[in-house]
Amino acid sequence: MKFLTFHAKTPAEALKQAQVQCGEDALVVSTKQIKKKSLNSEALYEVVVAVEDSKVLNKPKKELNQKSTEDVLVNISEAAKQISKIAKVTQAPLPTKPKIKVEERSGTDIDVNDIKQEITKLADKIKLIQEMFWEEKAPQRNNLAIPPEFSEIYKLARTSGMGPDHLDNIMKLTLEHMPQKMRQSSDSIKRYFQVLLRKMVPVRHESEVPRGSKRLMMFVGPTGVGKTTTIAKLAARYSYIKEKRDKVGIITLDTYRIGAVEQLFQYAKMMKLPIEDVVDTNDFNNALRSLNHCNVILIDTVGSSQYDKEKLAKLSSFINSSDYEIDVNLVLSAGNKLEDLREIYENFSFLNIDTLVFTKFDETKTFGTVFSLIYDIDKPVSYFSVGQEVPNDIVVANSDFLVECMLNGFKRKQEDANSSK
Ligand SMILES: Nc1nc2c(ncn2[C@@H]2O[C@H](COP(=O)(O)OP(=O)(O)OP(=O)(O)O)[C@@H](O)[C@H]2O)c(=O)[nH]1
Ligand SMILES: [Mg+2]
Repeated sequence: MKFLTFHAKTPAEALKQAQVQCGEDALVVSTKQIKKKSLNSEALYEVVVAVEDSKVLNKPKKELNQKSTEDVLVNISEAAKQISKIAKVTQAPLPTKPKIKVEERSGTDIDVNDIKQEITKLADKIKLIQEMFWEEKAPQRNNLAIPPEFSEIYKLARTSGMGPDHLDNIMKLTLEHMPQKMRQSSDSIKRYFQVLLRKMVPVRHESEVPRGSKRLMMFVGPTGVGKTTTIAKLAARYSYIKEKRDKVGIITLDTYRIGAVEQLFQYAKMMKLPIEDVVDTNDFNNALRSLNHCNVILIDTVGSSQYDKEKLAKLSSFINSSDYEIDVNLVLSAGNKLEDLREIYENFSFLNIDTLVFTKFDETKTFGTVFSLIYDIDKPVSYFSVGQEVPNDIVVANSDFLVECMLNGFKRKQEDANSSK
């Protein structure tokens, strides 16, 4: 008995070659698709047949008769089933069509083209599935192989907008340090990853203002990010919501626009809080003196493009002229791209930013950018603004909340659970 191998673009063609060379007594041993050099190269099929020595080669070529054609079709059908099993194509059952055709058509007019078409379709599906498997199971980044059991968490973190370098570093750390036992379930992998991320977020906890001292908080940032709204929420929080209430005063430096002054004066009036508007540095110290009875002073500023050096310099002059130390809060929108957040931070950083406030959590799905910026610049985050509603839509920053948003998206309920923290 000899084994002979035939290659062709379709199993049918390879079988036909085998039949022509070895005759109808040849037994088909296996039919398979040969591994391709690349995903885009053409598929090739291999058929191995067994034939008695005496019948090998030089066998007179003759046309396939009906019986041999049926065998071929049954074998092709078997081959297709095997391919289907490998590809796990469950929704599209394997073409039993050739078999049916054999039964339906009693003659020899089997349409090999139909079979060819079916096999081509199948090959396309395999191509797709191969790509999916590659994407799911073996993503490679900077020579870092991600094992399949980590693919879920890897994909979640990647779609969160986290900087690619951070993601690779964190994955590397996880792969190096995660106990073998935990790797067995994707749930425990996720939990481990979450803990790791939480530890990486610098957070500034809300603290009480020590008796006898003052806290001056200035809110700076690009236009329209939510500085004034955040101040209104915090004014309400400090003076009415927090367990230990503060005496809150407000100063606005945003006197360029009548609407802006009006906006904050309205909030102050509603909350019965003192408010001062200030044009220059002399005014500023006068305003501070008239709010002397307050222990928390919230300072609103005009929104500045990060490129508007003149406005930024003016802000700096207010900070420098103050008799008190000012806590500078950079307000950023969570919906911005990571590169933009970095650039905004760079341009505001000469004001010596103390902490970050992120707004518009309700308007984005990519919280990895927030994570990456905080991690990159190593500045603590203090509040997250999660909507337009004053005073409720604000959350005291905590790493659980951010990591939860990163991996599972922002949910209202979760914010309720966290707002009391
Ligand atoms: N969806 C959503 N909207 C917000 C949030 N915070 C503020 N806003 C809205 O954003 C818009 C601008 O808010 P402001 O507080 O005026 O922003 P600002 O930074 O003071 O703007 P300028 O003073 O013009 O620089 C308003 O419509 C707010 O209601 C938030 O967390 N989520
Ligand atoms: Mg404003």
